[in-house]
Amino acid sequence: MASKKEILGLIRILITQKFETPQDAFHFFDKNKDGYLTKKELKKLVKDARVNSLISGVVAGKMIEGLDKDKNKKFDWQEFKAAVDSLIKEGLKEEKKSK
Ligand SMILES: [Ca+2]
Ligand SMILES: [Ca+2]
Repeated sequence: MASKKEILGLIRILITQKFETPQDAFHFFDKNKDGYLTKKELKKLVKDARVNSLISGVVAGKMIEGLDKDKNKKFDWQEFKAAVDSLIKEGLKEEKKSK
């Protein structure tokens, strides 16, 4: 199974390379346009990031568990943005380390 770090790396690559802004990614995966990413919608994001589809449900669940601030079991834009910001920060750290 891929490590958490690898999975987050794949998600970061998807969001930063496939989309102009994190907001574009949020709107793209919010299929029913209700302003929330549910576990089901997030699972699609995880799959699109090329994370092994066998674990995509678990990964989506963990992301929501860890980052859902108001505990309504779905991501609003603020929560998603906070998650992406920290992902990108982590990525910058990794890049510095590897130099
Ligand atoms: Ca939605
Ligand atoms: Ca929430």
